[in-house]
Amino acid sequence: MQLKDINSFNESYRLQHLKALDYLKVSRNITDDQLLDIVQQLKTFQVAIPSWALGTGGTRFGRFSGAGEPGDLQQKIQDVGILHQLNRSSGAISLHIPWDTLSEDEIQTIREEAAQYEILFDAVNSNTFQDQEGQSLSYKFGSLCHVDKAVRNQAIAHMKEVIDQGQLVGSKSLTVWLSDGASFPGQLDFKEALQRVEESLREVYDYLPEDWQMFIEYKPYEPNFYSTVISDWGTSYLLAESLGPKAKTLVDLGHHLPNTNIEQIVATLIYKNKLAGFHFNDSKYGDDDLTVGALKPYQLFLIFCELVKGMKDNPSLSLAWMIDASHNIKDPLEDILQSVEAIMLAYAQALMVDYKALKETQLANDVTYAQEILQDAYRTDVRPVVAEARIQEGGAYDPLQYYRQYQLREQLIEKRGLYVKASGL
Ligand code: PSV
Ligand code: MN
Ligand code: MN
Repeated sequence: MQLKDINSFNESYRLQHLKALDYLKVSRNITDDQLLDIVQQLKTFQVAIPSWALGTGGTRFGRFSGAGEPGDLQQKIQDVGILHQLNRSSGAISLHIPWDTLSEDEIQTIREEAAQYEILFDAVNSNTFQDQEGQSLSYKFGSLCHVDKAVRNQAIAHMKEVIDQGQLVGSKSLTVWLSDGASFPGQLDFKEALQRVEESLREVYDYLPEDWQMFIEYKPYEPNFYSTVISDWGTSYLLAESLGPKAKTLVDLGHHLPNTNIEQIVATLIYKNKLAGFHFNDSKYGDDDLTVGALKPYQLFLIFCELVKGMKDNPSLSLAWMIDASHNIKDPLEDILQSVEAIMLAYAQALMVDYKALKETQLANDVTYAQEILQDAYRTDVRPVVAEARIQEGGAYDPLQYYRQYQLREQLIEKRGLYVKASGL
């Protein structure tokens, strides 16, 4: 769907926007050049959208269908096209195989559809946490950690196929999240399970094309509630270290036990050049997959401070950014717009930090002022600068407002019907 009138929509906010931008400059005492520099960095920041987040998710208790949802990959790309036209920061989609499996004759159409909206293909994701129809061996007791080599081989073959699929659309990375683990004490030999995962991952790693990377996610629990083979960043890191330079650790914000200091993990991984990137979401209890920034925006800001420092120290640092949330009761597109906005705000706040002054407070052990510097940036209303970056790129001043005013969901319902169910959603 090609969106119209974005410029005239923006025009109606012009005066208020310019005033807010001016106030920001004066209140933070920043020059036009400094502002431009921040705008520039925001303009190049792109967050991938997972194909599985475009429809209504569910919980183990049930699923309440949304309306006008995408029924196939082409429609999922069209949805990302809407997001990207509105915020100009959602220029990539991440596929999940086999849900998004492409046949040879679909590839051209899919690539054209994506190109039309300037959408790239981000990491491809494997799925060995479910059994698919017609699959010969079950993953009930694990995939890459399974005691039976035949099951491991099946999972390895699947991951190689995912890489093949990714190559067809121009992806450059494979994300592996394993649900492998144990539900009860005694079920698994921890050491042997980890060894089997390591050996299996090596076979997949060796299959990676020259310019590809492997991102290894970790998660402490769920669906296994006693142990998970790749349970924490340390385990992911040791696998990545053992596999080689193309393997890195992927941080999903929801995959930590409560109160974990995620920003410290980020700093450590950047230091060791092993940070792959992020899956953004928010949570109160565990892997809740809520809208980014809905509950812990300060944590998100602190994480971004580490990222900004990392990028300053090493300008060639290239990280993968993706939303990984699920939408049980909200319109997925609205929710994603909110998530991307929260990410951009945290990034903009982190760009406002005076890192030189922060370093001085650290060297002087001035704890109070170190905290002041961070909180001062965090308490700045950076919405005007994020809007400015978006407007300069041709996006909407207020994406959510546009989405509602131009009744985009209603238009999708008209095209697709009320209830559609795509695989994986
Ligand atoms: C399951 O926890 C999960 O949310 C992981 O974060 C993966 O990235 C995602 O599903 C897709 O497989
Ligand atoms: Mn994830
Ligand atoms: Mn998750």
